[in-house]
Amino acid sequence: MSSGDNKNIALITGITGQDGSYLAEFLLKKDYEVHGVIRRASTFNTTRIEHLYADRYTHKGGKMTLHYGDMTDSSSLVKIISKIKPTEIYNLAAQSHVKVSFDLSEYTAEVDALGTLRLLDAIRTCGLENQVKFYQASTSELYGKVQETPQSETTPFYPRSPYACAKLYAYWTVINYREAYNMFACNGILFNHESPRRGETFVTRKITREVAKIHLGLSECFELGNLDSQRDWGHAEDYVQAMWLMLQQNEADDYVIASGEAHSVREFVEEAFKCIKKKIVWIGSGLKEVGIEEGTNIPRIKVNPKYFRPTEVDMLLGNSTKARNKLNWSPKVTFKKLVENMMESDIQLMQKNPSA
Ligand code: NDP
Ligand code: GDR
Repeated sequence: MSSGDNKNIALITGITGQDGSYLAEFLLKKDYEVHGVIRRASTFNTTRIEHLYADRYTHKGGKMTLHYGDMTDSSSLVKIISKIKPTEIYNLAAQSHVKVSFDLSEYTAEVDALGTLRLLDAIRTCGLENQVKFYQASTSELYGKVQETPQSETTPFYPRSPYACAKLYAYWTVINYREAYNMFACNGILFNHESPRRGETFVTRKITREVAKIHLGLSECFELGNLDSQRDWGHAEDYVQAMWLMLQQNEADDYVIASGEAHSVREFVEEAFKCIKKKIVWIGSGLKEVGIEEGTNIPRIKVNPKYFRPTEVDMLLGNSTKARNKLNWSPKVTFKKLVENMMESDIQLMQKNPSA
């Protein structure tokens, strides 16, 4: 949908995050005017989007504008929306770490659940509910203790963390606003997606950073939590295209976006070591399990229970047939290519800056 002069104006909450940065890049290439909500932080939090300014040093120029705001502050959201009058809003902002949500449960609900409600209400306050198309970053974590495999749009939810419970509230709020106010609002139920820009404390990026350090002789061994959990991992660059496609349809709807392949954390580790031409063999079990470099006695991975979650999501595997048929979407990057892409990037990063 476009405004009177047919200009596409996108507002992205969470623009400084992994997905926000790829989505901003994607929309700028499509000639959108892109606006992003950023939080005030005591250090620079725009490293993932710096290259999108016309001048990355002065942070000036280009077709991207940043606005201070916060998902916990309704008035900031109303001000931004009334000023820029977006044609599309992508709600990507979240306290997105599942393990951290057990420690910050109330805050996670404030941002991820009520934040979504605030944003939808801000659109209504500005009288734009029938002009804006809205994308909500829903998640495969909604399936939690899975009731059916693979998971599709019709699989029942069973959230297993404060994060997933908050996202469940947001998911239903989006559907309720669609039905109550005829808003064009979609849930993208995205399975895990990673990239060289993935936050350093998520398991994939933690592994590729640590294996890169081992490759460069900067470290010997690292610790992980549950090696058995399985995830359906794709590449973030493929997944942001699906977000946009959802908003280009005639009808608002909800879609699962997934690769359709599941791999364990253990397999991710093995694939990362393959990139540096080393093989890992596993000995022991449970807390005593250790990953040893083949042909040596050097332990490379140890299990530490401090990374376990009070309730774990054991296995996720998505069925994205609906998106493949209706959106004509399919992922291009395979699991192997994803790991290679992240490994190459982290080796380069560590070579430039060993303390990164
Ligand atoms: P990130 O953690 O990389 O980015 C989260 C973004 O939200 C950052 O820009 C962060 O700002 C911002 N943010 C956090 N709290 C607030 C707040 N109170 N007000 C305003 N902005 C805030 O997440 P991803 O890019 O990986 O994920 C994007 C969205 O998709 C999230 O909602 C996530 O829950 C969801 N999701 C992610 C999946 C994945 O595999 N990546 C899968 C399914 C869903 P700052 O940079 O300042 O911290
Ligand atoms: P997830 O991603 O919880 O699926 O949420 P994460 O990478 O944190 O965990 C995946 C699995 O790996 C296991 N694990 C570890 N996890 C972390 N972070 N650190 C470790 O050391 C470690 N060892 C093992 C976890 O127990 C888990 O089973 C991500 C986020 O992006 C959410 O915002 C998003 O909604 C979902 O993906 C889909």
